[in-house]
Amino acid sequence: MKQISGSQMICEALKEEKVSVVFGYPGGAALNIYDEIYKQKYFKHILVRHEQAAVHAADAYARMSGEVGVAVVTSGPGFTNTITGLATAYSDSIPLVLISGQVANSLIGTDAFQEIDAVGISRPCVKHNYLVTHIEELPRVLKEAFYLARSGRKGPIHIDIPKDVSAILGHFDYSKELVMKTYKPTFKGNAKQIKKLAGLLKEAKRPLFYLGGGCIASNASESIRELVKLTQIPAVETLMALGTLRSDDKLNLKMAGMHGSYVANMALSECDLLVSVGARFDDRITGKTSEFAKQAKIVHIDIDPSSISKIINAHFPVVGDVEQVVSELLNELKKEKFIPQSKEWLEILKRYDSIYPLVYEDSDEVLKPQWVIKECAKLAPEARIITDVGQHQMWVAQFYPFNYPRQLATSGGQGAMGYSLPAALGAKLAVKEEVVINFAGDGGILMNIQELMTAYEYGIKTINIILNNAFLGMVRQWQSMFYNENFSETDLSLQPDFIKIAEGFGCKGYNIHTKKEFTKAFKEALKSDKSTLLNVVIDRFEDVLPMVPAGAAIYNMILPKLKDKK
Ligand SMILES: Cc1ncc(C[n+]2csc(CCOP(=O)(O)OP(=O)(O)O)c2C)c(N)n1
Repeated sequence: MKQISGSQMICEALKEEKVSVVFGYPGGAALNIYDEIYKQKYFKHILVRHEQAAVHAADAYARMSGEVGVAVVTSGPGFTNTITGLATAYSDSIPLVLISGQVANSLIGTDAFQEIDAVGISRPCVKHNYLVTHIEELPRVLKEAFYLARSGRKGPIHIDIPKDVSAILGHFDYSKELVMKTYKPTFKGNAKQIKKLAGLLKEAKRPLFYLGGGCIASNASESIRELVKLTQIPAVETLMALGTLRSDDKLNLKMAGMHGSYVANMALSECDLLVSVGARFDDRITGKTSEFAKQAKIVHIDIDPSSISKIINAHFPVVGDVEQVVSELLNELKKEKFIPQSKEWLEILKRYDSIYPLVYEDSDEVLKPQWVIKECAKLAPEARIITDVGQHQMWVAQFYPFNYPRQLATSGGQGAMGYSLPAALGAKLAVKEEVVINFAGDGGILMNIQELMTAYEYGIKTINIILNNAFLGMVRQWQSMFYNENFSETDLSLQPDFIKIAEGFGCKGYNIHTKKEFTKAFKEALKSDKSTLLNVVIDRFEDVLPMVPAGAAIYNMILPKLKDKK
């Protein structure tokens, strides 16, 4: 068999894995790889302007497409710049492969220029990592990396490749069977457990589905919609699960947790059977764990056995892929001719929802962020939505009507500011003609604003909306509520000229103060062939409500004072 170089192997593997876009940034230790990237014709390479952006873009590409996202960087600082991106993808179980260059084998351990213990640093932020010291290992490692990224509980995989390994010739046999003795995820749920679960659903008086990111990851939305319809059992969604059910589904009680709806949090607190479907009981959902779903028998469906009973004790575990378990459960329920019993429970919940629906007080003097979000939904109802982190992220989660899975990409588990602009690029490359809207705060947008240049260079058109409160808004909110209004280092009233920034990067910018201005600019942005930056000046002191104070029980919500308002 003809021998090829390590760098050629990387490109061949990407071809075999049907990768169509790679995000990256070159440098000394990655030069061999980049020389090969220059010659290949299988995939498009996007030169971002910061390595963190490469990983966030690959991450959002994966979230939107369901494929594995890929990034390539150089050693040392090129690699360390990727850590926030890796941690973000790891927390949210997003499949991606990061390839980093490393100094040559002979230099490892010598404090060589741009040498860093990359696998040592990435270990806690990835599902698995490799330092490939011999060319013979490279084909297997590449193959395993893609398999691991997209199977079981998905996640980021890091491959560190010394410069000599990317140059040396070796045999590339990618067709070999993959044998991994110690890695065998369970996909199919235990049949007996599923039968018992069907029985529990039949007996429960106040059952509730608690849907998490696993519903999206395993493409289970259709089956879950069918399950909810058949059983007439209500459901709450985590931030990561938004879009699993349609937002207008009466049985969808919306997002639960710290900024969840009143009805969702009350349902969690009062249910007698809680069926967690691919959710991981994050502290932003559970609040005080000893008070969480106290009256309920807990069923925990998860592909990752180590997640089960990690935070909340599960009375009834089902290990398996969400889509497979839910399909099997549906078969069982249909076989037994399940009759919904939830009428009284639904009446109680309806009352909760009518007492405290998700509301905000609109104004004609100052723009309210919730109005802006709803206006976007009106003008572009099917758009893909990306958010950064902060108040705007929670308002989007509360007020944008998500209607299909993979409609939202947001940094959930890590809450990494700076995520959304590069993520919007990755998302747009995944969804092509669809509209991509990026909501960011005036703090977070500055963390990766250089990526407007990438957008311009490659003609990647996104609509970027800054919900500008001239504060690090979410932190300001906590300072208002819990720190005596000591606005320590959160005032951002000194503002850059966002229009000039946008124009400097070849994009179009707008300053917006009124509803009329917003609607006009947004319509123009939809039609524009350029990326746009809409700097929307909003009410400085608007809070995100409801809010469960950190560590409190989730039924102890700080609620908006207004009732029955839109
Ligand atoms: C990289 C990073 N640094 C700090 C934080 C802590 N943090 C969470 S929200 C927030 C404020 C965000 O402000 P802004 O981007 O203006 O958005 P807003 O809350 O006003 O919508 C901060 C500093 C974070 N999540 N990520």
